[in-house]
Amino acid sequence: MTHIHWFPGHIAKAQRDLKEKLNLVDVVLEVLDARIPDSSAYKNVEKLIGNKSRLILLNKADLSDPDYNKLWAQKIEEESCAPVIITDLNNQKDINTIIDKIVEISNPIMLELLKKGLLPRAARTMVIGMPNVGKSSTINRLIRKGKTKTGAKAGVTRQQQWVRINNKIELLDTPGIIPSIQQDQKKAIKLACVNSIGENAYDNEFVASELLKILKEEGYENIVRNYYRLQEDKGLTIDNIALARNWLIKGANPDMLRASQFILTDFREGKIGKITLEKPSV
Ligand SMILES: Nc1nc2c(ncn2[C@@H]2O[C@H](COP(=O)(O)OP(=O)(O)OP(=O)(O)O)[C@@H](O)[C@H]2O)c(=O)[nH]1
Ligand SMILES: [Mg+2]
Repeated sequence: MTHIHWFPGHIAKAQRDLKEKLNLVDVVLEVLDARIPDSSAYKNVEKLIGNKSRLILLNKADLSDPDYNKLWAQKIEEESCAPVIITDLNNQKDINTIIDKIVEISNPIMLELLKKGLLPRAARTMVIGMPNVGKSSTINRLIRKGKTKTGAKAGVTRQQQWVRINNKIELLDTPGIIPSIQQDQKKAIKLACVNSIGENAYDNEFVASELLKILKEEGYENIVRNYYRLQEDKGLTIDNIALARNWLIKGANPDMLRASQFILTDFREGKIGKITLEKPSV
């Protein structure tokens, strides 16, 4: 299987869910993966969220290349006209920054209400993003900060609840999932590399070999070689890595399956290094 395959039924349902939830909110927190800021972004998001306030998280920044995080943040801010925060959700300081920023961008909405003679209320916020970018982690961290005062609200389906984070923010406790459908095979492969696509949709050996090519193209060949202790005269391939690591099957042949799985997992967990798979064009 040398392609990424999609399941249209799931995608249609995810899109309906997302639209329904978006109707309920003032502020949209869009989570991107800092290792693939372009491929993990949904190009039609502006059409989808209309004039709602938007805050973008460039997340998993602890796993991405620090040389590119700021460049990407600047580029995305310019293109989207929405504020971008570089985040590592395991860092408490970043959680506080997210909360402060939501308050800041929702302030004009509340002033608008006041002007109309309405009472100001907490800004209703929801998290959206492709699979595995960190949506649930974002929600969990923000809720923990708010000491989990949950309360059901009229007009919201049973499965969803608003959680009060502070007196200015309420958060929907389930995220809006943007299906990681991607016509562009190159982008789809990068989504598979960061584990944003269900494993049934692709073959590990194919994606691992594509990942090695991307790592080489993007200037990370040496750190991959060092990590796997690959000799200089050996090309950056799955079989050479398998041989270097002694992952063998019968007849001293390279264990391609095992090596592919390890390469993907090592990359996903940041073991090989801090890596960004696509660079902002200038
Ligand atoms: N290193 C690191 N890992 C993170 C960060 N944020 C989330 N993760 C991890 O990434 C994985 C996916 O995070 P989730 O919060 O479950 O992502 P999600 O978007 O809810 O994923 P789905 O529910 O599958 O769509 C988990 O193992 C998290 O612990 C981060 O900033 N840095
Ligand atoms: Mg989740």
